Amino acid sequence: MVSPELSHHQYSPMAKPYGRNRSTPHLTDGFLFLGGAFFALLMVWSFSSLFSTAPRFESTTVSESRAASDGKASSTPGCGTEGVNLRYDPPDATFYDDPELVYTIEKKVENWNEKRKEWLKLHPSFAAGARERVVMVTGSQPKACKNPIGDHLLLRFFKNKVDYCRIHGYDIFYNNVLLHPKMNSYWAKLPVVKAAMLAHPEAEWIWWVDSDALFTDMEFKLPLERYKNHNVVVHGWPKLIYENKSWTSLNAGIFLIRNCQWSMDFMETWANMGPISPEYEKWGQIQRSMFKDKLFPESDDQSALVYLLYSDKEKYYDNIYLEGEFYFEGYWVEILPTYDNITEKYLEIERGSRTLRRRHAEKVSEYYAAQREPYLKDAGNGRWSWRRPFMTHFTGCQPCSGDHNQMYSGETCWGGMVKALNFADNQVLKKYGFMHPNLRDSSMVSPVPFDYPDEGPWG
Ligand SMILES: [Mn+2]
Repeated sequence: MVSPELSHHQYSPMAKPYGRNRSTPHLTDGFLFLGGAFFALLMVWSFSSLFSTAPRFESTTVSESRAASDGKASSTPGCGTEGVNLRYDPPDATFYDDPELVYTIEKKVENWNEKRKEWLKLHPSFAAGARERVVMVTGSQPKACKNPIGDHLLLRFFKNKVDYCRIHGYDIFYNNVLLHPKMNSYWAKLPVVKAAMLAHPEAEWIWWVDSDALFTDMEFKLPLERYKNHNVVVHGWPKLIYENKSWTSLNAGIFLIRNCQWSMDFMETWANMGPISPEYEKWGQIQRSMFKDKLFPESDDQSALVYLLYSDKEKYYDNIYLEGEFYFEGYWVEILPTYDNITEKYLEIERGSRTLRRRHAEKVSEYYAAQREPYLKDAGNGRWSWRRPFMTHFTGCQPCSGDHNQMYSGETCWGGMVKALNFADNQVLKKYGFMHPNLRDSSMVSPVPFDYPDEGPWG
């Protein structure tokens, strides 16, 4: 039986093939039909294989060779990389074959839109769904952490991102080398993001997420539709940029960037205010004189971004979406005290909804997220809200080095991280039948009770 989820997916705009020349209704329909027919075939096969003694690899071989022959998806196109053909790369030349193309941050990439489009044309299974495809990029230092619990914390922060990506069908890349020797600390992400853009022509968006940030609403999905006319998305507030001139008017620790030529040029301009620039020192002075609340002398990526928005509003304001409506990332000090009340509120919702209490496969979590939405319409968003904060960012606490802002103690930082990580982990563990009864105690788990009332097919 084809589930409503699947048919929704097939006809959603998310399944649109990339590029105008590929989206004639006839072609699309034919493709969807084939996808559907093939899915039906797969279903028949998987049921029959349950009852037959035929070796499994026979059927697998058939599906692979069929898919490999035309480079088409082996099942329904989606926004993730499910249903794409991982075993097909035609001999036609692409930008990868151009000896002039280099991945390093100092060298320009030109005509990137055309190059990406060409690649997608040669890889039709990736073209379907390309417009909504996101690759998450994150990373940390190449060496072991100085903080004795640093590597453990980083592992848990990474696990949290892997969990989020698995639930939503995103790919993730974790980098732990400096791709440019001069671009260290907060500048290190720019060379990584650029390299990821080239390594992932199948993705429309690269999503940089700092190692000290975590997802604390595993259900929430980025409202990509809202960003369709923008190339960069950051958490920020125009008033703080243009009136207060504050270097914390946005946060550069988490950003979405569209995989296109505009972004390539933008990254170049942005990176050229960093340590690779002969004018690095001068940029530090400019930033300091401009942002009175910036207390350190070096040019940093965040101030550089605010500077670009401030000094060339014409060019950047229309392209950079300042997301201030929800916790695209949120300051942990503000968020931490809200977890307990939020946990209570969500439990209350679940007590009133059999659907939300229903046990289900992790793979279909997005369905239940949508079912929860109506109950959250009064929850608000961001500060003062009782909706789970999308991301909690431990700004000012460095889990790896162990350094932290003198405003708070290290214990507050690490203890806060543990609580946030367990708050997030509970949302994941639940699908596996367990939960942390106490958010401060990572090692203790209890089974989730199975408690259906008498009505319904499970009673
Ligand atoms: Mn950070």
